[in-house]
Amino acid sequence: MTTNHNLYDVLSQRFPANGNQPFIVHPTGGQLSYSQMEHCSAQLANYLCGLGLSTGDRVAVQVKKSSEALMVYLACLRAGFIYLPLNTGYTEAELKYFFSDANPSLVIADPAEQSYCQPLAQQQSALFETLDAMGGGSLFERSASSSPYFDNVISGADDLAAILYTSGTTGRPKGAMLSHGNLAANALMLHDYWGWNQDDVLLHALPIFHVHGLFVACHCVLAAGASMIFMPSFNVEDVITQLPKATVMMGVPTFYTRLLATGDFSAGQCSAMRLFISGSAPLLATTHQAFEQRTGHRILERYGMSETSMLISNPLQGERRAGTVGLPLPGITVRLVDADNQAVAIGDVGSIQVKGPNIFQGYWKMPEKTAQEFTEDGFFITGDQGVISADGYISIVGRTKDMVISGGYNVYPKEVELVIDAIEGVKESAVFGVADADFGEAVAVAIVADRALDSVAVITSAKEKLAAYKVPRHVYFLTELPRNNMGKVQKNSLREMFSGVTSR
Ligand code: MLC
Ligand code: AMP
Repeated sequence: MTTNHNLYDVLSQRFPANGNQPFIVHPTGGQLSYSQMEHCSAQLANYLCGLGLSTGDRVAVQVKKSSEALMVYLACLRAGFIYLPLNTGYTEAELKYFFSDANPSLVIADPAEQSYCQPLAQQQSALFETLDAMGGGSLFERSASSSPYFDNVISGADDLAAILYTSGTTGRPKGAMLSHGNLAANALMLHDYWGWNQDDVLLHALPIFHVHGLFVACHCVLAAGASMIFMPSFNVEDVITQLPKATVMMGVPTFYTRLLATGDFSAGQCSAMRLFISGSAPLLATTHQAFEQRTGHRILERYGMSETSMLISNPLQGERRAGTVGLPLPGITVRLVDADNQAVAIGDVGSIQVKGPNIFQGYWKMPEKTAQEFTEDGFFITGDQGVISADGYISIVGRTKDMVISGGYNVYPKEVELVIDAIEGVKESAVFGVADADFGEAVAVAIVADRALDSVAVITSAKEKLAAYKVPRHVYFLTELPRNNMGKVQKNSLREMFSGVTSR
């Protein structure tokens, strides 16, 4: 018999015997059971197949978070379409690039964005459907009469399930291709490693267009046949209200600093919780300690990427060490190497390279770029730098890639610099990160201009082209950028120059 590696099929073997078990619990009341989820995703899969989509076609989705949006993802898995989630903040200019690069067969967008999304979809000869945060729009209206039964397609382990775009050092975003086998390997391993069970209730307040909120969070719940409270976004008061009903929460460090900044947040609200997980950006050791003091819980920090899903994690049992991301996860080989790919000594800084069944299939339509990111012996070069302790705990201490992480979102300076440089009067610019109490890092730009420029006008202009989280929050004007004798802009000098300096 052929083994079906289809991720939905793999996960569905573990769904609860009782189909009435809630899969999604809405914070404002109401729920979606496992049976309802199976029927709804089947209806959508049938409808999408009826549109003429074939296995391997891309379905690009830029919609607000909702249980319906998650059903679209599951339907794509079931039917073998490649799911392409897009940040709801992306502007028209950004979407244009993604659509032309990924060449989707279907675009699904919020009705509020139809006026510009539909023409962009048409330019690529893609079909177009709408979906809003309440489940309204053409997609659910039209699929309502489709059959609620669907035979999941047979997928190979290497068949693509999703493409996640991550920006790059050239300013041109790259689509990381993840297969059914990649995602299943990580989901089942995390399920076991973090001790998931059917009684777990995840407080889900992350966006569902990234590896963290879509794959790590939802796959763990599905693999356990557990439930999740599906919040539209992270709002600290709403999270505090829902926390007593949850057993697990996943978040970026900003979630934890915002909870701690709230006087109302206390151990009492965490009485049912068994696990707080943090990732996507560095969790300060001071946040880890303050959280333990306030709640009695030691946050479990883990480390991963879009290209790889989760790689390293603090243990469920055993010491969760503040300031570290823990130990390599089961089945994943992690090595820290120097410039000659030789293992570094304990305590020395090394480039982090990884291998395992979760590592992606390459960048969409970029074979040369893909080849550059792997070593000759098949390790993926993460672009992060770490230090390993004598007992194997790894700390992330830097990055070889030029990147800023703001509130868990990655911003690639080159992409922002290209937009700023195109503003009239700007001679050149350099984008870098500065410490920020809320977002961990905030995007800043140093500009050399040939005339007097107004920082507000620079920000307004950048907002037309870039998602809001990429737009610099600090603008500094300089007569020249600091460079080394090779002519390379010294971003470390900029970070030092402007740490704690108010921008103009
Ligand atoms: C929102 N804004 C941000 C921002 N989030 N600006 C910079 N950085 C961010 N992260 C902008 C908004 O567009 C808006 O801009 C203004 O800031 C409003 O701020 P806010 O109301 O405070 O934002 P909020 O909606 O509360 O969002 C903050 C947040 C959110 C931290 C809750 O960013 C978030 O959910 N982050 C999670 C990101 C995530 O899931 N990362 C995982 C990547 S996967 P304006 O101009 O309109 O005022 C990955 C791999 C791995 O990294 O290991 O997991
Ligand atoms: P992304 O490309 O959006 O998937 O982001 C992946 C990057 O986020 C990694 O390469 C790291 O730089 C960073 N990251 C993820 N988790 C952590 C963590 N726990 N600590 C520090 N950086 C992290």
